[in-house]
Amino acid sequence: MKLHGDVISPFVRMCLVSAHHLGLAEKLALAKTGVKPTEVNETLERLSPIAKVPVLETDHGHGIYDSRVIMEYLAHHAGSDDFIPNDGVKRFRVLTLLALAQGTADAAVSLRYEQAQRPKEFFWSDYATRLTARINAGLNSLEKDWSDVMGLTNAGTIATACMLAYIDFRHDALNWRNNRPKLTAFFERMNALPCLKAWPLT
Ligand SMILES: N[C@@H](CCC(=O)N[C@@H](CS)C(=O)NCC(=O)O)C(=O)O
Repeated sequence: MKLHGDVISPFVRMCLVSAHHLGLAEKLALAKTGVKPTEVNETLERLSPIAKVPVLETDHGHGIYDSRVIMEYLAHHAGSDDFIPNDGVKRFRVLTLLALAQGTADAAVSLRYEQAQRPKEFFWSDYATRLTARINAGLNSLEKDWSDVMGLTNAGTIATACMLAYIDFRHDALNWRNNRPKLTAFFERMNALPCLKAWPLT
């Protein structure tokens, strides 16, 4: 299997880290490719009309996307029943945590585009303010609502750790650790795991 993308994308990194955690490191190769919000990456477009990273190319040449589906595919491939649990209550708790981490990552990536890619004369300040508020709302919820799952290593917590690392990398000025001791401790625990160490952000 090949994963198209770059580890700088939080969505790509969460798939690479998941593969490592699930024991699939040897079976998944990274095919490094970059994206720009106004250009089409033809390699990606061949596999996905959405043409965002990540896209997983199966050994049969089929494209699987987006990151959430790739993580589910990897768990299925590895035969894991706790990475995205089957049991109803646990399943939707982990999937909702995954959605929270990915929604926060989406806002962080959009904010980065707003700050670094959009021509300065078109900078939309109200939108940047809204994206920042959404990131902070996501982080606040992670600090207070998720203690029951934050001690586990699964799709939701890996996505959360990758989102936090991206915020450190691109939005250091947000100082996300301020007043968020539980999330800070969570991030330290996750970063010590071999699967996260295997795919450093830089
Ligand atoms: N929902 C997608 C989001 C992926 C995403 O936003 N990827 C960004 C890079 S971090 C991208 O490909 N941007 C290029 C573009 O917007 O055209 C997923 O979970 O895989």
